[in-house]
Amino acid sequence: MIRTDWTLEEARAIHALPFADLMHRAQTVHRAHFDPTVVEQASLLSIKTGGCPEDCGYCSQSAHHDTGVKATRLMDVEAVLAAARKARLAGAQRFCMGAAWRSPKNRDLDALCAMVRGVRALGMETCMTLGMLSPPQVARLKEAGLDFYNHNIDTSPGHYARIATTRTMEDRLETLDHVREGGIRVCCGGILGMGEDEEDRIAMLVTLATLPRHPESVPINLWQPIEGTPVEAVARPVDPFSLVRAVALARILMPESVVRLSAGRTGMSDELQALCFLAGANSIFVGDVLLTTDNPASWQDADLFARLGMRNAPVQVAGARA
Ligand code: SAM
Ligand code: DTB
Ligand code: SF4
Repeated sequence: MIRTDWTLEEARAIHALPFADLMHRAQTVHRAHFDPTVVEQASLLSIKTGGCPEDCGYCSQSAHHDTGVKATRLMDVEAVLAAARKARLAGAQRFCMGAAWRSPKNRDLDALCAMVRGVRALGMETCMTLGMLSPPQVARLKEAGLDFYNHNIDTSPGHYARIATTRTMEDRLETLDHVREGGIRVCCGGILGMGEDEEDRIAMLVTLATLPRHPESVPINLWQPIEGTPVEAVARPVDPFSLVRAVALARILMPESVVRLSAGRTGMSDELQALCFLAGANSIFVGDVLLTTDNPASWQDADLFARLGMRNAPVQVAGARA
């Protein structure tokens, strides 16, 4: 049964289970809904980098912080499609296009829609992350064929104001509502390692798991250290087992969602990534860069998959194995 009425107490109790019991429960849920040997691969492209008016304290692309990232204009449609073709050759099923905006300007919508149409014509799933969207903007992107929209809540409601001040968690939830209402599938998750404690991580996952419908994709990012950002001063390394516990909790609370082990894999051992897959993560980003920071090389991922007997394929809900 898919529940959207999880309480903090229930989530805390699951998160605090002995590691062996937590992993068994997560594996049981995972296998009831997915083939545990299949991991989806998505590829990211920054279609408009830097110069962002928001002040997200973790981000290399905010104009409020001096991080050395240069601002660029929106890429040409053809250049985006060339990158998508390359990603498809490298095995990506989904192409996610990210822009450093508070929200897109209406004058950009024609180009954005052309990108969506072009990527879909390559036979790939499309995802965009462009900041806040109004309902008419959602409708235009939907009409162009956009499959997913990424818009993260990033942290717990209680920690949010310490991370960004130019927008609120409510603003984020409002855009998520518009996206859902407009019929685009939702990709929404957050970041660990920004000075939050385990209670914040649990609260973030409960916030996601009590949305009217669970996000279809839940990216779990580890904060990628960026010199010159305010989060640098408060960031604390995440205990690897705490990351695995967060992944397991996401899997148990949101059984049919695809949980993506997102930013931060360059700093993870193969063993830690394997534990995250056992805990229920079933998607990764592939390709040497995320938006502005490094990701493992494709050969490393191919090698890891081969050693674990895992396949890169679309994950299907109810592609279950007992
Ligand atoms: N501007 C849009 C927005 O904020 O929704 C889209 C791009 S923004 C870079 C997409 C997401 O990347 C953020 O919500 C955040 O979760 C993630 N992100 C940004 N910087 C990060 C970092 N240094 N480490 C980990 N994740 C990061
Ligand atoms: C998400 O949750 N992680 C991706 C994607 N959604 C857009 C972004 C990760 C960005 C990591 C920092 C960077 O490369 O700038
Ligand atoms: Fe801008 Fe998105 Fe970075 Fe925030 S996370 S500063 S909105 S690009």
